[in-house]
Amino acid sequence: MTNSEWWRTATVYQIYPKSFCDSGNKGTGDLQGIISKLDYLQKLGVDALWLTPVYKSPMIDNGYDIADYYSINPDFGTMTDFDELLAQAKSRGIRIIMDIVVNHTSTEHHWFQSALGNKESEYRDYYIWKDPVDGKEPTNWQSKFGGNAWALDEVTNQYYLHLFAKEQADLNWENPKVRQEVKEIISFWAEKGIDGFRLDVINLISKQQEYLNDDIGDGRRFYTDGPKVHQYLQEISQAVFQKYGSVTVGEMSSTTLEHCQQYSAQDGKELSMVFNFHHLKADYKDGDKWTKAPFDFLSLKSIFNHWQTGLNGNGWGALFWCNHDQPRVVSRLGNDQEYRELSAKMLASSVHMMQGTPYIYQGEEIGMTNPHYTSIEQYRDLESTNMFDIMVNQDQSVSESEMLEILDQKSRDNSRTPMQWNRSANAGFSKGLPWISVADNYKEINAQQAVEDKSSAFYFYQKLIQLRKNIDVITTGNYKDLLPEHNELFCYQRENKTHRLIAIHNYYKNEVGLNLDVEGRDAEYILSNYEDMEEEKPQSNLVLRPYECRVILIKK
Ligand code: TEU
Repeated sequence: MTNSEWWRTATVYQIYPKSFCDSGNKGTGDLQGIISKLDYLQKLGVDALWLTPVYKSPMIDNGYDIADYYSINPDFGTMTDFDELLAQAKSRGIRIIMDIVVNHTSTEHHWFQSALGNKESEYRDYYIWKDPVDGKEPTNWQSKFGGNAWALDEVTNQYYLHLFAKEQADLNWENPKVRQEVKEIISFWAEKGIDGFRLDVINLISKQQEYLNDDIGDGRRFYTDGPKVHQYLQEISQAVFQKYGSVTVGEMSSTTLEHCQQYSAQDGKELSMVFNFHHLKADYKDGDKWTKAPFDFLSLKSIFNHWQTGLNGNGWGALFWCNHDQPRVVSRLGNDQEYRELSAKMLASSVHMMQGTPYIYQGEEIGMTNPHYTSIEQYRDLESTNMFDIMVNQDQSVSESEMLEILDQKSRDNSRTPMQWNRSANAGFSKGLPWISVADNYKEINAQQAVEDKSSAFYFYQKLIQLRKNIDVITTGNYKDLLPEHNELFCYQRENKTHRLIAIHNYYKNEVGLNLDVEGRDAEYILSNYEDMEEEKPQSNLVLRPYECRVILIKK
């Protein structure tokens, strides 16, 4: 393994700056707030921080609508604050990964402002414009946030494409000038000493040029993993990523294993790794996010199996449950009432023992839960409020109370509540009124309490991070599901030339018995979420307690 592959044994911590720590009383987090928490992050042991966008932005989509790629949003601080963060992180051995959003820009970006209403603008062709068809939108493609994906420029009577909000106009990657701009943006940040980039919805950048109506879907098949996406990534990679030795993480929307093998083929031609979401659709009823449904355990395991075996030797993936778009996993697949700590740890172990690079989302390490909001006024995310408006007011397909239950399970705001630092007002997040309400449970669940309690989830995550660094089979081992049909246990094996590792996870609150072939060999427990376990010797007859996990290492 070369030094440039540090990320194979690393763990990344994701920060959503708006909700992480406010150094003052604005009610929104900032860069100085992050700096003040670097010691905490160092104690946890993470290798790198991924910051969601901190660039100048009207914040319609909390920074995923960039108005200027070269400056810091004043709400977060200044470029001097940013440089200080970078230096302070480096001095603690922590690297920085920036979020780059180049599928689209904010409609406030000067390129779009110049292009809007002016067919002659030098920036007109930076975006995707189409004439009306029969006086209407050029295609029936749907925005990911609801409604049609085209918006009208009344002055020129042409539509522009926006796969996300109408304030996020898609860039035209067919235009070489756009690709040149992207290279310059990335070089600017790489020159500053950034170690890597997380590329937002990067598999959507190449659209099929026919712009056809989609008779069987929402249009995604015409732009997902599109015709020139690999070519474009290779071009950017050669020009900038390879030059700077950057780690690159591509966020992949509705992708396939075959494409991900190519995106992350370990030849350095495209990306270092992929970040995909298939396992997080295990609680989508018939693939529809906007439903309230229990998760399908067998399907969850089979998705992991497909990706773990498919990427092994052919690519590299991110391992994660939580991010700023996903509900809290302990509320989603665990039990945030009776077994919060135990189930949070068990879930952590179930992805951290796989092959890939783990990502911890702020607050996950202390077992933060969904806030369980009870009124639509508490939600801030445009996707949640749009879907509420569409489903409750326009289509009337669900009642208000049903929609609130769906949002309680699915809203992106579930993960965007302020980080819970301590028992003081606003959970120690801000001295002012937070932009989004803190979860009520912050007096019991907070970082201070977790750091004081040696048996907390915080130390469990700390241990997971260390195990990955010390035990090679966690990085290199082949993966095999030992009990794919089991209805309660997720039990897989990792194996390389010298070791076998068996990770067993009980996803439910019933006790479950199991017979395993581990006796008579040099076997030891290296991890468990029940305190009495680690002293024991592994036996072939096991009884797994509620949400119990055990990891056994066997020398060959
Ligand atoms: O998300 C892309 C994406 O497709 C989702 O995870 C999205 O949140 C989901 O489909 C909604 O149901 C990325 C960012 O992570 C997200 O925060 C941005 O809103 C989005 O791109 C647009 O930039």
